Amino acid sequence: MDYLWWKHGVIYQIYPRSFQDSNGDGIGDLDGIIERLDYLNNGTNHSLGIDGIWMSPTFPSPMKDFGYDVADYEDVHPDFGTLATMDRLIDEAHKRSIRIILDFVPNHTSSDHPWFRESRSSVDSPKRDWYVWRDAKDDGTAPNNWIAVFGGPAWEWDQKTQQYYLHSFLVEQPDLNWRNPQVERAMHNVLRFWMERGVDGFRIDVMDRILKDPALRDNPPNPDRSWGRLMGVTGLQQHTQDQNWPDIVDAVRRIRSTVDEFPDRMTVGEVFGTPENIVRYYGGETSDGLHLAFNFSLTRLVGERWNAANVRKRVDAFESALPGAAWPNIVLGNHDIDRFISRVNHDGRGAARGRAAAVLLLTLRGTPFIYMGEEIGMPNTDVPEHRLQDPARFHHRNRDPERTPLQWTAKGGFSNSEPWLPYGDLSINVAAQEKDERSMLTLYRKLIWTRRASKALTLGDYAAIDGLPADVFAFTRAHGDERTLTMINFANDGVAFDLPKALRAGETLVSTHGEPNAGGRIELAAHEGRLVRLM
Ligand code: ISL
Ligand code: CA
Repeated sequence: MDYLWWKHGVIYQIYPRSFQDSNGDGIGDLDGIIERLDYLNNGTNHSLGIDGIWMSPTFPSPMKDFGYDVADYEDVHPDFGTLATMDRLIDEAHKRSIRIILDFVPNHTSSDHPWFRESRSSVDSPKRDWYVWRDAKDDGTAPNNWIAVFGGPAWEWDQKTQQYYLHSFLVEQPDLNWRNPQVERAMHNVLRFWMERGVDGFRIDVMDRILKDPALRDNPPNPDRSWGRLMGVTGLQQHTQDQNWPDIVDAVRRIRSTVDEFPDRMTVGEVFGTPENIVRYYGGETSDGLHLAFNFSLTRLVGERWNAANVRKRVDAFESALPGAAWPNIVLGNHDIDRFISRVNHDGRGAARGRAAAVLLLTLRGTPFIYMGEEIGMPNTDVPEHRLQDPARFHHRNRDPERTPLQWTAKGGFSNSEPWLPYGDLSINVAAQEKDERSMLTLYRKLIWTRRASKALTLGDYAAIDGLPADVFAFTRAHGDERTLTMINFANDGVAFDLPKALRAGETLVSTHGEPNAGGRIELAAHEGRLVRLM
């Protein structure tokens, strides 16, 4: 069959600390994930029906950046379990046709990683060149003007060896030097280590920074202040020298060829910039780079900017930038950004927009990524000051509100002790929604299982429809004789219109609004998303 799990399936992101705690220490763990696998896919439409899970890092780590500071790439943090638990998780997931995607963090290690300890021990260390060390300028200042994503300069002075080291994120996250072939080899061996254990793929962290300008020249300032407001401190500069450096794509191709040593594996990379920049990471016309590079463009449409015209523009821009064989993907949220519902809640209608967005996410062309909790409509959680955990001030904000525990029951159900981050509004929970025909969870299940059964939705071509009211974004998906039509009304009011002559709506497959009207003229309720089969 032409079905490929990472291409036509649905991927679900788990933030492991917050999914399910199995041993009562308040921290989610791998045994907890195993317990909940049937929720994700038990082979019937009483489960979500996803095809793969991407887990944020579960490796040994001092947790300065909650696992994105890796101290050993080939083990499991004791908070999460052991290698044996990971093996069992892979096995149990595979029994349910769920693939496992690990989070590969190539740009930096923890400062506790043995490689860095060795590297910082002396300028003559055999691992000195595994990281980016440089002398101070004559006046004692840092080698260049680069800034860390989490604030402050990207260079830290090492008193003992009298040099600076580069850290694009926290001081405790020194950047690896991927220009050293030994580093590249060691990191490729990490990929092999996990693929041999049965891991199906890798989400690649900060893919767009693993190589920088070898001359380490200054970044130019960014004259665009609006960008600065959105991106926090990183918006102060144009990242021409420390991000998206041209030869990263060559390193990506080499990663791809290592991943291709094993059948049916995949990579999805975290990359920022314009669609044209992002698609470079797919490897261009030869498609020998990443299988997928995240398309974050919809996550940038905050507040009133989430409207039919902007969403269509962004979907079309990515579609038209993609080279022939490359495949799109759709992202509404992750562990770094405000939850979708809170991002578009400027007038209190975020929850309604969340339902319509689910129809979009699961019917557009491309691999949908669901961030844990989206399927029950979790908004950001207000985390009181004294409970804050995230050390990073990221884009002027802390990331804890989108990282709180998944709400399984009205009492929480995540842990039998106090969770590491507080629950939000517990009236939003899995148990209640499983019983409710009109809940967000029921909507997600319907959409996913409808999608699974439809070649048009999984494999089909995409075409946007012109000439509809300005608040409506509608598109068809077509494969062979099967055609579907998705219509999303972005307005706060209902809307009525006639479809173009060539489109005759047949059966409604899913709607955010229960039983929709029949007949020729289409009437959509405020924030309705509707999926129909075309006749
Ligand atoms: O540089 C950026 C934009 O130009 C940032 O958005 C940055 O690339 C992004 O925040 C990277 O996030 C990932 O790496 C971080 C980690 O804290 C995040 O959780 C992870 O998703 C450092 O490993
Ligand atoms: Ca635990």
